[in-house]
Amino acid sequence: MAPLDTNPTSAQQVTFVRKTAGHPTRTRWTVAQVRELLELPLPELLFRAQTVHREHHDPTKVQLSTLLSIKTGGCPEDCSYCPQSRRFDTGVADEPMLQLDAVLEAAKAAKAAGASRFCMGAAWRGPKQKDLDPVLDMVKAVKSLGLETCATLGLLRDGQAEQLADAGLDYYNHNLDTSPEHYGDIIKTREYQDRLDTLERVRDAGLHVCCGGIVGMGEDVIDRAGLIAQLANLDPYPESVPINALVQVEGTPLHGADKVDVIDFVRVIAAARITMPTTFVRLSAGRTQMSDEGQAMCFVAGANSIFYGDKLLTTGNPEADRDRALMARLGLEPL
Ligand code: SAM
Ligand code: DTB
Ligand code: SF4
Repeated sequence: MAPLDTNPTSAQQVTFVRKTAGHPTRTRWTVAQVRELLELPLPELLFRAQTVHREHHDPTKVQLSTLLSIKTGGCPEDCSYCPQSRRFDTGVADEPMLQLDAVLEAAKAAKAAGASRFCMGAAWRGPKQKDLDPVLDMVKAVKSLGLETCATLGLLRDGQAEQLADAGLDYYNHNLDTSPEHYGDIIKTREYQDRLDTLERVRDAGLHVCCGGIVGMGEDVIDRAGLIAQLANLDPYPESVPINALVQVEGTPLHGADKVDVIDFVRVIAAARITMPTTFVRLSAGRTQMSDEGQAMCFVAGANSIFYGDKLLTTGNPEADRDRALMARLGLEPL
């Protein structure tokens, strides 16, 4: 197959003016074009990803985000991958929301360990006002430590994103998870459009958007292409794009799904990098199952952010000292 033309004004791609300052032009990606990227010979794909990466980022720097589950378990939604849904018997208990002090302690520890961003996650369909009020206090307190703040609380209603922005929230994470076509096989309790509506509220409130998906949920290559095209065609595209490898948890419907080949995972990272040049592409969940070499290839493919800390929300993540050793081995430094 002939290599694709990297010029964004190529006849294959439609270029039009981006609304946002700092992004003078944008490229609209078709699913077919992203699929072509995903199916390039690996050296060609990595070369293209590296070329784009180096135009926009220091290839030796990796941004470190630490996660904390501020409200674990008991979620009414039916996301087939998630250990926190109350519909599945996974052994994750429905816990009350953490107190402000506990969150602050965790944020201080994350900062001391070298994280620059602290992300608070809640197992909700979306927050009620009585849920949101204590989160606003957490955001203010974490922000006052000099950390970037991120929250992932589910679907937002009108006005909620503005309250979070006023409290000092920097990023809101809300994932599209997969392609629109595959989505109905994974989640039935909310629509793809509900997610897009929340992303629009987040964007309109002036928050940075963190939005990505999961690889390894039985999807085809066309679904991976569909997810990346959806993300890349958001206007503007997200500032942060977490690419998760499914963490298979016993009791969830997706436990036992075919495991994703690490090379295919690397391809998704590279496609995210090429289609969203300025974004931070986060090598997210699933790193405990990856070798150092697999992760190294993700960094070469343009990943420049990780979740850092011994736990994700309910499942494991590589120990912080192991990650420091990996970064030293690869000559990478925290941003
Ligand atoms: N409840 C909120 C929501 O769903 O928007 C926020 C928390 S939810 C756990 C955040 C994201 O974590 C999900 O959208 C999904 O992409 C990711 N996630 C959850 N379980 C996962 C798993 N087992 N493996 C990989 N990613 C997972
Ligand atoms: C994202 O894309 N991945 C993170 C974060 N955003 C909230 C969550 C991963 C969760 C993995 C399963 C767990 O630990 O419960
Ligand atoms: Fe609930 Fe979020 Fe898990 Fe879905 S992903 S079950 S909304 S915690």
